[in-house]
Amino acid sequence: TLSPDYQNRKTRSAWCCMIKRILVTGATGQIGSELALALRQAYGEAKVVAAGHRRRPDAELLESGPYCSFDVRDGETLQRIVQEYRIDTIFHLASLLSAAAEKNPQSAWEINMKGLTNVLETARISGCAVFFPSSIGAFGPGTPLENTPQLTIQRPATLYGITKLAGELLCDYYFHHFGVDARGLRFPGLISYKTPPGGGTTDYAVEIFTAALTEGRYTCFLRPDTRLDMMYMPDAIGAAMILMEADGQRLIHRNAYNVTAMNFTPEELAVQILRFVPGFDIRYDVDPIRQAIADSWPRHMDDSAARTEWGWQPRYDLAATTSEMIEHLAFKLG
Ligand code: AKB
Repeated sequence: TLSPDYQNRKTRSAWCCMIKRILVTGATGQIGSELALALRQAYGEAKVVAAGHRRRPDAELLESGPYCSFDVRDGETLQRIVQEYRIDTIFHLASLLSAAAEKNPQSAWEINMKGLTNVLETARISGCAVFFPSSIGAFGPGTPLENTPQLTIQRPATLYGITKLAGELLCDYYFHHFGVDARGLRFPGLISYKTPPGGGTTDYAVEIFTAALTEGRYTCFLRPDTRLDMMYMPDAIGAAMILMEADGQRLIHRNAYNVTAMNFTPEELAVQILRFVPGFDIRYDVDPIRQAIADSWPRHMDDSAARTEWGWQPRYDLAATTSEMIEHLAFKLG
């Protein structure tokens, strides 16, 4: 559901009417599955085409509006869908995440880069706006990890990060050279209870909740003191929607904005969970690959550009996120 804050902004103004017909790629993934439903709620169910590929869509996504299955590497099918539904805005969520990309770099390059170039080319030909989710992964060794500036050194050491940084630059290129209205966010780790993430380095912050409620314990693959930026999914969905409706004249740093809502370590998250699950036990079995990735990512980004240029304001901190996650998952798990 949409946050009350977003609903107020939507009803107060008419700028939502700028977007008419939307395609969401990666609509069966962690962000896409919730974003597609939120967009249908805001703009009308028939106007939002959800597109997945590998994962099966759940009943709500299938029944609440148009759904199609295609591989984002297939540019012809993408172009056909955009023309058939007269799409004017593409939220391009299909992507391989960081740990999965390290295991399969060639596929990650193919899916992440070919997918984005197909989307941008289609947008250029058909006059669409594009939302591109970048990530804290677009930073790397050499980046200041405390209070990471909007503009700073970006030399990512992961294949995922390289595709996210290249994606930011490509979006800027299409904006400057072809006038494609491409906009992006550097998302931190995202926490949600509806669709599990898969193959990410920040996945522990989601897995831990289900493990706490079902088994009372969790073995974490990151060190207890690994601090990373994080965000609860409703804030991420609101951020993407608000950015795409923001006045383009005000956007100086289009691709892509630092956005964060909180930062914590596994140890600190476990303390919060203990408030709801007495006796919760966290152990550590560090995965060197994911630990090395996490160690190269910001501990806390400076998101003042997003706050100033389009009014970014998160609603959920660690305590609020923890209590919402426990409440919703407890209900879901019965
Ligand atoms: C991942 O861990 O790969 C993602 C991300 C931070 O981009 N959640």
